[in-house]
This record gives sequence, C-alpha cells and structure tokens, in this order.
Amino acid sequence: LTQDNLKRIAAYKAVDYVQSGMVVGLGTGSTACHAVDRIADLLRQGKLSGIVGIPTSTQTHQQALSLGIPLSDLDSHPSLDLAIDGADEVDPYLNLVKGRGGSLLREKMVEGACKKFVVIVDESKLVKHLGGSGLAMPVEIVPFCWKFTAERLRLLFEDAGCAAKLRTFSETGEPFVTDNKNYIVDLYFKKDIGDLKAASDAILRLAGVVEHGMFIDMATTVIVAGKLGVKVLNK
Ligand code: DER
Repeated sequence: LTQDNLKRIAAYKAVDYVQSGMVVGLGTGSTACHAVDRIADLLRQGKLSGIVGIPTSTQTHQQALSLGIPLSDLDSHPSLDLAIDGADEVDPYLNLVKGRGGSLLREKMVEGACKKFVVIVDESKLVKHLGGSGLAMPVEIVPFCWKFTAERLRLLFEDAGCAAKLRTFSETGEPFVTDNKNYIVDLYFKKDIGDLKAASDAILRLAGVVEHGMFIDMATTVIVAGKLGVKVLNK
C-alpha cells in the first residue's frame, strides 16, 4: 500500500459524507485531489447530483473545472454543508497544520464557513503536538517589508528556537507568491510552542501577517488511512 493509495482510500471514504444537493468545499493538495476526482466520478455516474464546489485554490479550481464539477464561491455561498481537505499535521485534539502547499488562507476561509470539515490524511501526518516535527509552520504575510515581519515572527518564538524562512522557488530563489499575491514565511521550531491559541493570537496581532497554518478546533472529523486500515476520528 503506497502512501498515495492510502491518501486515495481516505479521500474516497470522505466523499461518502457528500450528499446530493450539497455545497462542498474542495481542498488543495495531493490527498484532496483524490476527493475532487471521486466527486467528479460520482457526478458522472449519476450517483451524486446538484453538487456545488467551492475551491480552496486556483489549482483546485482548475482541476474541478476540467472535471466538470459546477463551481461557485463564498460570496454566493457564505455557508457550506461540508469541506474535505488534507493536512500536514494532525494532533490528538484534531488540531491541524496546513499550508505547506501554500493555500492556507483560502482553505481557512472556506473550511471556517462549513458545518462539517472532514480532514483526510495518511497515518504519517499524525503527530503528538503541532510544529514539533521540525517541519514548516506556514504564515501568509504581505510582501511589503517581509524581512521586518519575518523577524517579528521569529522573535515571537525565540524561546522555542524558532527560525523564520521566506518560502522561495528552489530553482530561481524567487519568492513563492500565493493565490492572494502574498508571501509565505515558514517557521521552524526546535521546541514545543505550547499553547496553540496563545501562539495563534500572537501571530495574528502582527500587522503584516495575513493568516497562519494552524487550524485550531476546526476539523469535525479526521479520516486516517494506515497500513492496518482506515480510522475515523470525530471531535
Ligand atoms: O497545503 C495544504 O494545506 C494541503 O492541504 C496540505 O495540508 C496537505 O497536502 P497533501 O495532501 O499533499 O499532503
């Protein structure tokens, strides 16, 4: 069972939650991609109908468009029935790190507007606590004086041994630019950042910050596909 097979298994299970007539948030990333494919399949087979998709990135918008899924946006549908998306990390309280694909702002807007938020992961994403695995904690910031904002973010978590790095394209060194024309600073922690809510508030208080990749208390269900089978974790 490859990791991609596990992602597909979790994604297909999540699509069982989609009922005809629903307004569905369509996530971004390699796991969510399978869920979008599956929804399109069921629409084509006539097993689902009347679905309206709300994409969380231009990438997902393109995929869904090419598959013929009817699309709309939050302006037309401010409240969604369900959203399905992947995650980079899931802690035991179903808090998430998202955004290593760079779509965290639109994901958080869409997933914050839905009644049920179903997260789909392979078991490698499960962690004891967020940000502890030494992998990136993404923060979307405005490009204006990004060094100033990156340094203020680093200082916030100096005690946790934080490094702040502007996300760039490896080949060119050019800054990564989000769908919203912003930059991303990735934070790397050597030690646990402790209270997530306090960390979130501190980050969002910085004027140059747009949003961060901690999705606290947002997931209602997490579907975990592992070698020994699929687990459904509910809030
Ligand atoms: O960037 C994102 O927010 C993605 O949803 C990420 O969290 C999961 O991407 P993956 O399914 O490709 O691992």
